Amino acid sequence: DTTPGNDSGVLTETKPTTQRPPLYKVMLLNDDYTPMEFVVHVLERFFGMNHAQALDLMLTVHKKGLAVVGVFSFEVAETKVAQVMDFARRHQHPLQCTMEKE
Ligand code: TYC
Repeated sequence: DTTPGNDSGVLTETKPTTQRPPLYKVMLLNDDYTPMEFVVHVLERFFGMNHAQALDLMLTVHKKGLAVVGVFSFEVAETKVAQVMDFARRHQHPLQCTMEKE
């Protein structure tokens, strides 16, 4: 082995690997009560979408039951989920937002 620092006398093959931090999908769940306009507003406010993108994604969640709204580091995903859940709670809507490791 020609790996620098390997002077053990044992022949090994080492392959350099690149470590990437895990990513987390943030998902919005459908329900029967949260107004469509409220969901559109959430997507604009917390996920930086324009109105057309937000409307599209809201309708996807409405039709399919859930959709991924973005993929983030753990810390950012956690913050987004907390912001959405708090905003929904303060407006007394049952909107649910969750995260899942990719
Ligand atoms: N299904 C809701 C309605 O008909 C709209 C809605 C869309 C709710 C997306 C939640 O994540 C959601 N008013």
